[in-house]
Amino acid sequence: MLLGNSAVDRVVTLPKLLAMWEFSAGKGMRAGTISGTVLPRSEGEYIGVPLHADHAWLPQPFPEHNCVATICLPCEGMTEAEGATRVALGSHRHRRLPSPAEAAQTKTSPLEVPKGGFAMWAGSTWHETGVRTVPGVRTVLHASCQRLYTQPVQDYTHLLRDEAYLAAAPEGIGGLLGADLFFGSESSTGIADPEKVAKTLLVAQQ
Ligand SMILES: O=C(O)CCC(=O)C(=O)O
Ligand SMILES: [Fe+2]
Repeated sequence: MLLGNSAVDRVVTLPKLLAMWEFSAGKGMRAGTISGTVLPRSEGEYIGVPLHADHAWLPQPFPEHNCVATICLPCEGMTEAEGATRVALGSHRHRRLPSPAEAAQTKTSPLEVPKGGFAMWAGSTWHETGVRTVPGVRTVLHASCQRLYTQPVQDYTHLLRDEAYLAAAPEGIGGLLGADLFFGSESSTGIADPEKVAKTLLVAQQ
C-alpha cells in the first residue's frame, strides 16, 4: 500500500504512465494496488506469483475491454536472469484464467526492462514472476489501475469498522458491505487477507 509515499506518488503520476493507464483502463481509472516486492536469487525453489491473469476476480469470459492495467517498474531494470516478469504472448485472447495444467506448461517470455523503464500488461494477459538466477535482488514497484465501473456509489466502510453495529445487524448486511471480500483488506504489511482473497476469487466466478 504505497500510494501516499511522495516518491511513489511522483512516479505513478508521470504523464506517460497516466496516459497509458487511461488508454488501457479508460478515463476515470482508479489506483487498484500500488505495492512493492523484492525478489531474491532463487536457491532452486520458485518464489513469486505463478501464472495468472490480473482480471482474476472478474467472471469468465473476461470482457473484451480491459479492466485492470498493471505496470511493473523495476528500480534497477530487469533482465531474464534478474527475474524479469514473464508473459504468455497472445494469452489475452483466451479471456479466462489459465487452468492448473496450462499454468504448469505454458511457454512464457521475459519482459526485459532497462533501468528507468517499465513493463505493462492488460488484465487478461497471463503472466508470472520470473526466476532470478544471479546474485542481488529485483526490486519492483507494481502499480495497477482499474476501470472505474462497478464500484459501490456510497461508501459504507465506516459500518464495516463498527463491530457493535455488525454484531446486531441482520446476517445479510455483512454480505452487502463486502465484509468477506478482499477489497480494502490489504494491511500496512502489504498482504491482503488470504481467506478473503480465496473467497473473493471463488464467489466472483458464480
Ligand atoms: O512478480 C512479478 O514479476 C509479477 C507480479 C504480478 O503478477 C503483478 O504485478 O501483477
Ligand atoms: Fe499479476
